[in-house]
Amino acid sequence: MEREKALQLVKKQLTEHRYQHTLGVMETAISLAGRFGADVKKAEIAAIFHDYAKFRPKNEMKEIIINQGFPEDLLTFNSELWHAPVGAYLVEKEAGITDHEILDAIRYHTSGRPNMTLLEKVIYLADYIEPGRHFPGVEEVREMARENLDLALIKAVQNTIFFLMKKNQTVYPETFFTYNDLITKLED
Ligand code: DGI
Ligand code: FE
Ligand code: FE
Repeated sequence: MEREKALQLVKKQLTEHRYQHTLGVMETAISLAGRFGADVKKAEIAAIFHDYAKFRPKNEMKEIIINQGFPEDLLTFNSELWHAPVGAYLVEKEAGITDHEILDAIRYHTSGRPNMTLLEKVIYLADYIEPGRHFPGVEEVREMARENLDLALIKAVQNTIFFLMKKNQTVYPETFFTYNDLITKLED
């Protein structure tokens, strides 16, 4: 799909602020893909669609998670996690994206997962470091991302876990599994 067509589809789903975030993720994902050898076109499309389901009503997301057989433990954790797998589903259904690498990059962009593909890593990290992000620690991850994708990703996942714990929020197990997997491979 052409960039302009994809952007046009996504713009209708998002607020202006979230659309600007999406443009930032797109530019960052293209740059990371180029730097680390991921498919630049797939990175562009996955980035454009990654938050497609962000503003769907909770009831609709819940129904999709149940009906599509997505992990039901998601429903017992923060509903902020739901838009990722639901997005993968809706992007296929409504935008006609069938490439499974792209759909998985959308599906795992919030929690990550063990054995993430290069494209999944690029989208996770681009979402975290795009120029519109301003939280503490983001500049350090931006700098790490110039050199080493995995080290930057570990830092981003760590920061996310710290951030959630500081706010007394639950951490979805998959987020811990992502962290453990990356650390284990680092030691190899
Ligand atoms: O959609 P974005 O805001 O661009 O970013 P995102 O999809 O990475 O994360 C959305 C929210 O999900 C973010 O505010 C933090 C939350 N989140 C991420 N990982 C976890 C989580 N919430 C819980 N409870 N557990 C997690 O592991
Ligand atoms: Fe998201
Ligand atoms: Fe995002």
